[in-house]
Amino acid sequence: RTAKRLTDYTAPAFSISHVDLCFELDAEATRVTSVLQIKRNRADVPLKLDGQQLTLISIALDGQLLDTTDYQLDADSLTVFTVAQQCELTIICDIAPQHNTALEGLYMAGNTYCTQCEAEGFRRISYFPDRPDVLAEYKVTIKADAERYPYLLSNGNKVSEHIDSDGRRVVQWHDPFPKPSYLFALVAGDFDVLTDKFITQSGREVSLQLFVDKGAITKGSFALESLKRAMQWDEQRYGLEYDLDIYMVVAVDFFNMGAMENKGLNIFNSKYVLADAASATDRDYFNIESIIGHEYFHNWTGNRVTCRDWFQLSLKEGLTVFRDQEFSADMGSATLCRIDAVKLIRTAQFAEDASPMAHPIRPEQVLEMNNFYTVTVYDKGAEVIRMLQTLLGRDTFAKGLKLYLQRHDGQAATCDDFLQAMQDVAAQDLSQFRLWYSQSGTPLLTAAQRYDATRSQLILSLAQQTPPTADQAEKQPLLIPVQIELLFNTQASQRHLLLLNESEQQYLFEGITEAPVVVWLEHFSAPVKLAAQYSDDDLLLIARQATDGVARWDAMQQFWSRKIAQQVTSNASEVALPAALFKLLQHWLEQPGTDMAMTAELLTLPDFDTLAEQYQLIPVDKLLSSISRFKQLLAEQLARPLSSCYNALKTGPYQYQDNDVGLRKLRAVCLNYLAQLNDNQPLLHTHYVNSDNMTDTMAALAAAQQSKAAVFNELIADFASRWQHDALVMDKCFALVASQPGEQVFEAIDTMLTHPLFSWKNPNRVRALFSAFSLRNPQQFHRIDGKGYQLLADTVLRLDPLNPQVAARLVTPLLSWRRFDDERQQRMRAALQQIAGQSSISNDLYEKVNRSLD
Ligand code: BAL
Ligand code: ZN
Repeated sequence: RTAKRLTDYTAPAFSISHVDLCFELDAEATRVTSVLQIKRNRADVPLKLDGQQLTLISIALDGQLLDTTDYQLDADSLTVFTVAQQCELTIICDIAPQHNTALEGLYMAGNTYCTQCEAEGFRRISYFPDRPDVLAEYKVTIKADAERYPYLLSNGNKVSEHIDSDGRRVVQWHDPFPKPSYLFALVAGDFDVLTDKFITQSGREVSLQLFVDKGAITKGSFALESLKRAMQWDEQRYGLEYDLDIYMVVAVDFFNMGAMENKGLNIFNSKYVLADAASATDRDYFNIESIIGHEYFHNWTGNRVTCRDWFQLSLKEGLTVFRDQEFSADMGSATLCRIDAVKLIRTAQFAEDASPMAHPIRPEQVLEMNNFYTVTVYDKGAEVIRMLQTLLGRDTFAKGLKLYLQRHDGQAATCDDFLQAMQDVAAQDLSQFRLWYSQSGTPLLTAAQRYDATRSQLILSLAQQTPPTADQAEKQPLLIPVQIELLFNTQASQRHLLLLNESEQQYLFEGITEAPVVVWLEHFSAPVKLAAQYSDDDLLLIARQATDGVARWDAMQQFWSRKIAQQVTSNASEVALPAALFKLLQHWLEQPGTDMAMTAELLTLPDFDTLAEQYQLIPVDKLLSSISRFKQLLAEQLARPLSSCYNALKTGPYQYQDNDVGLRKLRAVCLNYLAQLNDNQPLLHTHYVNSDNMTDTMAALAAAQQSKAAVFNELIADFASRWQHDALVMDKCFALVASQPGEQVFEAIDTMLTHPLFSWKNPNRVRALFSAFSLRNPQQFHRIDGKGYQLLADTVLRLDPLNPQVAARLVTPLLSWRRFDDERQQRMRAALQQIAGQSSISNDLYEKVNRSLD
């Protein structure tokens, strides 16, 4: 199995100007006829097209049928030996969507036909140069039984529709914008349709259509409203207007990812479209708005300007995640959005950097591209874009984006092209900044301060060091923007941006008349780990006084991380907590302020994953017991204010609206602490019974589950029976069952596998059970006897033949086996070896498991 390298890139030997596709849909044998207008770019090379799992029926070159001496057919390609400078190639092949469980290419989601072509799914539809730098104009004809398939959709504008003499509906589409094959989409099914319109800033009317399962129409309106907000936001913020006359979004139940930005025809995992108060949480609403925005924003950053090759994936994904984060920040609480983003970087991304799969945001070597849709490419990629905005300023950044889009409209570009546009508008040399694209790993930033009262001088020192990663031994100093705030006792604070571009640097501030507390890395201005010498008092002061909400939250996180670390390393039974801490927590509970979501975050302890990233060797048991000890202590010490705060927080009927969201979040945090106290079981029950919305229901269930309350079994049984026919809600039930910290989880998972709605073929179901188990149940996943690791290995092996992409995602927690104690290492490695020992495992799994065992 051979990996591809970024350095091996060569421009395509052939271009395709037009593609004419015809689909005669049939679950067992869909006939695909593809007519390609081909132009040769390089002499003396045969035409090699990608293709997998296709049954070739015929090939004709300029109308002449070819015979088997004219071409060579392999498992992954079709090579035509002699091709003129320009020609028309007609390829007919058959595919079997019904048997496509990998959910790449054309497959069936229940009775609906749909496609997923990114990254390399189009090659499962027809033979084609399936690479993002071959852009063509597509015409698509779809034929299917007229009654069963009222809607036959593809990219672009609808050209015609009729019923033919065989009773088949025949619909033609034309997409005027040249696109790579990964943006091709087809959907055929019967739906309920929500329609609306959007008038663009230049006055064009765009028809908006949202397709959902029959009967789910009322659950689609929030997604459609979100789409309009996203369209308006992109016009206002970046002057970017939608370009086709129609924008379609289809929700399907079987989908590997969250959603896909196919030109004019987004296909979504139904989880990120459907919502109502009874069945969706505040978090679900947030995710829907953010992902609807994300896919919409791709229309410019991804579709109009796409990627030259898949190593450049962050060019569209990092940038589009940044754009969706900015959109969400403008739609709701900017601080909360940022805190969410920081949590993800500090947990999953830092863990990935420390794992055998470490890679830069622009990877250099890839065996299976599906393995590189990662938190590094996406979320660290977005952090890199954010740093660029910090360095250049918002206006210059927006100008740079405009220049990049103008310069490369209709092209397949590189990360360097993007940086060049930014450099050109900023007239700043970004050569050192480019290292963020090629260097993997998490820099450690060490910060110190010295105050000289006699000279009124403050000297700040910063040092950076990036430890070696699995893929790169040598690291160079990066350009790191470090935002700071100086907090004084008697004066207004000062905010500054420090640029660190060497291994160590000092910064002198004159005229400073008192020693400040320095808020380092305000707003998490760079994706780095920070080591700063704070006292407890400093951290509590920052938590009270910093201007930036993220810095306030972060100070509390650092405070707890240190206390938990002290508990982990000391043999003392209790680490002392200062009285000032309780006073502050009590104050927040008594006066939660207007931003209650923020107060909720201030009151929440860091989770296991965040804490684990502070250790090279993760002390699983000690970390878990310390977290639980501090949680218990806080519940006991703050029982009264927690209870008063909980009782004081009341909402009216459910609305997804900032103030209510904050209130529910704060109440859930209080409930979670109160559940630690034995006499609060009735409270859990009451909270559950009185709930008129899924957010409160889930708060009761989560609090009961985490506190191992006896009432959990009763509540979850009621929940399961109430929602037994709703797959998306049952996913919440599966996840709660699988993340319960007690050892009964294994039996409970077995029972859930027999639930009528569970299916190994549905990624949402599989993830609901097994990602919840391996990622949100450290107690049982990391059991010392290895039973958790074994369960995951068995699951991964069972899933791989069906859906390698999902199997390879699931295996991730096992890859970091070197970060655990000897006994766990041995058992995790044994689980990986069991997987690696199967000769027929997919490339997806092979790449990850073998990198880990190397
Ligand atoms: N392009 C794959 C799905 C997404 O990132 O939007
Ligand atoms: Zn994306």
